Amino acid sequence: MQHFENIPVIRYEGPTSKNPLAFKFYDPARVVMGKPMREHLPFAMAWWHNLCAAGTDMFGRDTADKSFGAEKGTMEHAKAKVDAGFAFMQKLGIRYFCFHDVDLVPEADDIKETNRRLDEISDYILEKMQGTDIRCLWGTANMFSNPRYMNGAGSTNSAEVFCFAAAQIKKALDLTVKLGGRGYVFWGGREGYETLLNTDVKFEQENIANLMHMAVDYGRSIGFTGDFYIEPKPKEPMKHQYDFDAATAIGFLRQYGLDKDFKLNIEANHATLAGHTFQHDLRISAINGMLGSIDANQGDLLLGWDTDEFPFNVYDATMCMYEVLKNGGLTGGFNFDSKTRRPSNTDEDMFHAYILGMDTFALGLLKAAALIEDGRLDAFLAERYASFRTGVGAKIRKHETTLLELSAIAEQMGAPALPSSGRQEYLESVVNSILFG
Ligand code: XUL
Ligand code: CO
Repeated sequence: MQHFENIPVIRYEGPTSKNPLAFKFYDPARVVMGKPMREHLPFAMAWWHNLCAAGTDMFGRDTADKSFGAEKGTMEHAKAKVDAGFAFMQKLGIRYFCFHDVDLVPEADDIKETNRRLDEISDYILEKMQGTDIRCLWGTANMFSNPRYMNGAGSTNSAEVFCFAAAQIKKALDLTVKLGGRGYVFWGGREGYETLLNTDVKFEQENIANLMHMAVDYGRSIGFTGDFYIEPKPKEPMKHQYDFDAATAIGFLRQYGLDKDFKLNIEANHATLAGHTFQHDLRISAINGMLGSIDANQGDLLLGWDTDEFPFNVYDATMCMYEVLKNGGLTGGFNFDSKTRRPSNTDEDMFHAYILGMDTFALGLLKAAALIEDGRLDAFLAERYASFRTGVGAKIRKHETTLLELSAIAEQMGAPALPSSGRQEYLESVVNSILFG
């Protein structure tokens, strides 16, 4: 069966195009700061949202038809999703996909049968990949949907469940390597707690770290050379999640000696749930050498949950791309962990959504490059800390002074002058002039 027959190949037509099925800003071959856009922006399709999720929410059933012409819950349907997914990616020029194990096949009661199905579907995906430049960005094991994970996976109180989680990770790593994945993700949706009355936090965190070490050892033993990622999120589904934000995840990775093998996969909507901006978590990851990959979406500040909207906020995308450019790019890519709104339920809406997301990040890239080339932000920052370039400031930076010496200098100096202005409004107007000028 052919999929999306009525949708043309999506091409770049430029900002003035009114064709809804064309890119306005994503021009894959356009060179920005020495690299074509397609290399700056390794976009990925999220198997789960695009090919599986059909609009079911807490209050209602599916609104979209994601059967792709086959009966749901069968291997025919699993294959139809592969066919539809590849047709979709090819029409949009998307070169990567991300998956959970259970996105690919219906889960059986017996893990041996699930794994057999995974072997079959991954053979089929491999066949599809041939002759295309489509690859896996990252894989992961879903250790949060099945009721067995109600108390967590690595953090569970059941050694049997822990064992099952390990088996799922092993298989998901096998699949990731088989499909040429650049990375492997841990999103700890159930790794957290509801109440300390029933939870031994230290015990649970040690067990999570142990599971991650086993994953690293196994992954390296089968030739996985990519990065492992933690994807931080503060809450939802659990009240307290251990990977609260970038800073917390980095502390955890360092404490348990996992920081050489792991980086972070930062999701915009997770950062905002943690009370940060998207840019904040990107910056914290980057300065720690751990900005690896991005789940590209946006939340709704009026709603306190993970709405996973397709990104259209150009300001946030610009600040994201500013961090990415300053980081020298990503080892991973931009996975659209985003879903169409429930009433946007047609095939065409799936395309509109990706066109929106890809254009938003392309525009963000262009604007971030313009901000860097303009130089005013960098110049201001250099100037702001100028007092640390000479005199006592330089000694402080070089660790060449002591509290004793500094207190003697302070006594001689009298009251210090007020520091220079932060000039926030000026800087915001520079950003606006680049965005809209
Ligand atoms: C959930 C979420 C996940 C991870 C992969 O909020 O973001 O889909 O990206 O498990
Ligand atoms: Co995500």
